[in-house]
Amino acid sequence: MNIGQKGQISSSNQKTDLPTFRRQLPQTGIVVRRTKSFYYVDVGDVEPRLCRIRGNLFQGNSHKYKIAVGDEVEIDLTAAEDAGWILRMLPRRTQLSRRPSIGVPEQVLVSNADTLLVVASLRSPPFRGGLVDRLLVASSCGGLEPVLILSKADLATSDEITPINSLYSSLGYTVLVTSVPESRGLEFLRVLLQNQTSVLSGHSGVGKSSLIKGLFPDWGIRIGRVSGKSGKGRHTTRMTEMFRLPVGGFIVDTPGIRELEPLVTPEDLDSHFVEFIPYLGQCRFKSCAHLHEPQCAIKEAVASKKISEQRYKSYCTLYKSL
Ligand SMILES: Nc1nc2c(ncn2[C@@H]2O[C@H](COP(=O)(O)OP(=O)(O)OP(=O)(O)O)[C@@H](O)[C@H]2O)c(=O)[nH]1
Ligand SMILES: [Mg+2]
Ligand SMILES: [Zn+2]
Repeated sequence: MNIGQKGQISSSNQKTDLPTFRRQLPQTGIVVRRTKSFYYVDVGDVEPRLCRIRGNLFQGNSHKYKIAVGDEVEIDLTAAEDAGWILRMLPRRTQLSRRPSIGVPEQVLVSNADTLLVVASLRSPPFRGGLVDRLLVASSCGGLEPVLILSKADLATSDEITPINSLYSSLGYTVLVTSVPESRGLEFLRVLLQNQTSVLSGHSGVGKSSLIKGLFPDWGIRIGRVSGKSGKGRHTTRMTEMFRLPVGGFIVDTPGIRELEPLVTPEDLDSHFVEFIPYLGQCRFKSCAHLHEPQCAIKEAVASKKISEQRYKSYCTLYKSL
């Protein structure tokens, strides 16, 4: 090939060189990882392709929170030498997002996932229902199918596991009890992951990355220790990253989160607590928030133990934080 310094083809063999320079149609891929300026896009090859975003893609708005891991994008790999360009983001099917707060716009953590794996350890760190319930609300808001994983079962007694398992199973959620050292629940998890896009989410140190490592020991995923003093994780996983599974589908590992405010209005929150739904519309006041109002059907259901106190508490805390 006879290419001049600025990339022009010399006239002598223009014909034979032309196909290399023919513009290919944009192709689509999935964002599997992102840094401040770059997006890694899986197009089905061994390695994801490095891409940048076109400056005017979001018309002057900061793109910082706009394209997330899991987004399907149209890219042009022919235009630039070091990295391709993201030309367009395709419509999302589902999204796991957190509400905007002061100075931070709405943040989509992962898009287009089918399943949200809500991981909560029974011990070390201890079980915390608050985040579990927030994640269940977030999955309901964003269109993901939730699965509750009660991890580190080897550290807990069945007396500790059974009540939590029974509560969430009775609400209709799929609950999976796992232990990586005992290989407990891992086969079920492998089947669950097949041909799906699943997201692991939960506090730091609950064992999200360990579940991936337990299933696929050859993967170079980093596992952290839990601090002996505080019983908290050490935020080992630093960025949200999507991996192609050998069984088909993808899994997304996320950094541990402390809190999550789902993208929901306070007025709509009650409809995302599944066990509240049969009682909605039966309170004395139409706009009942189920906190301090008299003749509230939800509070009556809590008093008669038809709704668990723990879940009602989660609702109240979350309502007030919204
Ligand atoms: N006993 C026991 N320990 C586990 C189990 N799963 C994970 N661990 C331990 O828990 C610690 C934290 O595990 P990670 O997999 O790094 O936790 P993570 O949820 O990915 O944490 P972040 O990346 O910080 O969000 C490590 O010391 C693991 O060895 C389990 O099933 N049983
Ligand atoms: Mg991790
Ligand atoms: Zn009410």
